[in-house]
Amino acid sequence: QAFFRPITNAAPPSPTKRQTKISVIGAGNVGMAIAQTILTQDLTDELVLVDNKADKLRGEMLDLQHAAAFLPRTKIHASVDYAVTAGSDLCIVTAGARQNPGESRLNLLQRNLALFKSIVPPLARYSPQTVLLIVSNPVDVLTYLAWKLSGFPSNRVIGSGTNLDSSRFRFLIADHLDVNAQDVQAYIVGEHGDSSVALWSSISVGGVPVLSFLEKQQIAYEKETLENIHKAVIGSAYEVISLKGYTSWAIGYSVASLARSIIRDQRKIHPVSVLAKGFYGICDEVFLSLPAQLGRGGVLGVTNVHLTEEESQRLRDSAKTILEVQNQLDL
Ligand code: 6V0
Repeated sequence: QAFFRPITNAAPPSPTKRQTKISVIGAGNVGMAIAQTILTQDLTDELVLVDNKADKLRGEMLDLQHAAAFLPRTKIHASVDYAVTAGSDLCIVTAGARQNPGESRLNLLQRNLALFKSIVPPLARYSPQTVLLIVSNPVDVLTYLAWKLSGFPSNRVIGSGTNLDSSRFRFLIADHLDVNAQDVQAYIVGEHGDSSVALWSSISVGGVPVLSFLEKQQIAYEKETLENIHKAVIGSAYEVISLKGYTSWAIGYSVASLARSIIRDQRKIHPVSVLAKGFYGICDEVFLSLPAQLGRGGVLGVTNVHLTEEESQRLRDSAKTILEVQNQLDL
C-alpha cells in the first residue's frame, strides 16, 4: 500500500515548472564550499558533483544528502562520468591540479590545460546550452581556454575573476570607515591576481562618492592608506592559504552570488572575467574582470564605468600580463 493515497477527482496537475540543474566539477575545498552555499541558499532543484576521485566524491555526496532534513529539497547526484551533468543550466569548474613543490606557474598551467581538455568538451557536449563558470586558477587564462575548448559564444563563458577580490575590498573599506560592507560600492577589475586594478574613482558608500567627498570636505586622506587596502586585498588569498591551507568560505559565497544572478536572471552587476576585447581600449582576445551584468543568458553587457587615465592604463597593463602567459601555452 502506498504511503500517500492519491487524491481522486482532483484537477489535473498544473504543468510542472522547468527544473534547474547546476553541476560542480571538482569536489575539493572550493567545489564543496560552493555546493553547500548553493544548497543552503536554495538556488537549484538538482545539484550534480563530478570529480575523478570516486570514493571521495561519493563520500561528499552522501555527507550532503544526509543533511536533507535541514535543507530545501534538492536532488543531489555525483559521478565520475560527465553524462550525469546532461542538461545543466550552469556548470561550475573548480577542478585544478595542485602546484608541486618547485613547479613553475607555467608548468602548472600546462597541466591544467590538459585537465581542461578532459573536462570542458564533455560538459559542452552534454549541456550545449549551459553557462560555464570557471573558478580554477589562474582563472582568467583558464576561462579563455574554456571558451576555446567549448566553442561557446563568449557570453556563456565566465570566470569568477575579481568578484571575490572586490568583496575583500569592500570588507576592508567598510572596516576602515566603520560601515556595512553591503553599502560599499567598490570594484577591483583586471586580472584575478597581482596585477588587479582598484577603481578608487568610483567607490561610493550609501550613494556618496568617497574620494570626491573627502576632497570637497578637504579631509586629508592618505593615498598610502588606499594603496595599502589594495595591497591587503592582493595579499589576502596568500595569507589565508598560509594560515589554513586553502581558501573556501568566501569563494563559496562569491560563486553562489554569481550562480544566483545567472540562474534567477537577476541582472546584477558583478566584476567577473569576460572576453575583454573591445572594452576600455583592450584589443586582444583576453579574459579579465570588468563590471558585467549577469542573467539567464550569461553575460548581458559590460558597464561603462568612468576610469581615470591611470586606471585605464593599469587595466591595459593587466591585459598584457594575461596575454603574455596565454601566448606561452601549447593549445
Ligand atoms: P582541491 O581541494 O585540490 O580540489 C580540486 C579537486 O579537483 C580535487 O577534488 C580533485 O580530485 C579534482 N580534480 C582534479 N583533476 C580532476 C579531473 N580531471 N576531473 C575532475 N576532478 C578533478 O583544490 P581547491 O578546491 O582548494 O581549489 C580548486 C581550484 O580553485 C584551484 O585551482 C584554486 O586555485 C582555485 N581557486 C580559485 C579562486 C578564485 O577566486 N577564482 C579562489 C580560491 C581557489
